[in-house]
Amino acid sequence: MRSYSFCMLTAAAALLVPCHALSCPGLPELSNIPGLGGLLRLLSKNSDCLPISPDTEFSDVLENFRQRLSRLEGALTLKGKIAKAGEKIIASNGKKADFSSALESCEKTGGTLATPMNKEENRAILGIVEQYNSYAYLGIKENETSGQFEYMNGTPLNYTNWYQYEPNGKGTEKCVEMYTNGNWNDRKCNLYRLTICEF
Ligand code: MAN
Ligand code: CA
Repeated sequence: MRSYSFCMLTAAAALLVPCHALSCPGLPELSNIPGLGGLLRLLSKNSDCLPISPDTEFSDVLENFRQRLSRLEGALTLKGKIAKAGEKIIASNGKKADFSSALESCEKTGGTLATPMNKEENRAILGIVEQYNSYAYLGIKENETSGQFEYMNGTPLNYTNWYQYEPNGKGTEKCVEMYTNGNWNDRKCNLYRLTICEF
């Protein structure tokens, strides 16, 4: 039996395959694309995770993936393992780390530090903070020259949820933590805070 992560990987690979204008929605035509034939044969043989045959319509395969993904998200959300906010998925590895290590571990898994850009996203991140009852670093940093807080890509914040009288570090607290009530505090970057990533 193939491992679950193998199934998820092949599933993701299949989803990333662009729909070829001339060959969609038939899978046999798709298998003419170099390298794809092997993947599709693998997928169709892999009856543990993909109940499809080589001549299943591509749209059926996609629909099957959509349903499986939705059930998976439902189960993980129910267990408090992930939170969803619009298209964002928020998740923690449960580990505490300083700011740069937390950021690095998020990036290693293809995400970045959770960055609330609106009320809904702030609420989703708070759900994880509550789950672990632990403050968490956010994907926000103080600009070295302007002293303004900004997103990791350098753009200005379009939403804030500062605690009263924050930020108050005046250049000495360059990172931002979320409190267990969802409010933000500027804080030193070398503390141990829960790692929460967004994907
Ligand atoms: C208090 C507040 C915060 C500050 C921390 C630093 O909690 O003044 O703004 O970040 O102390 O320890
Ligand atoms: Ca502060």
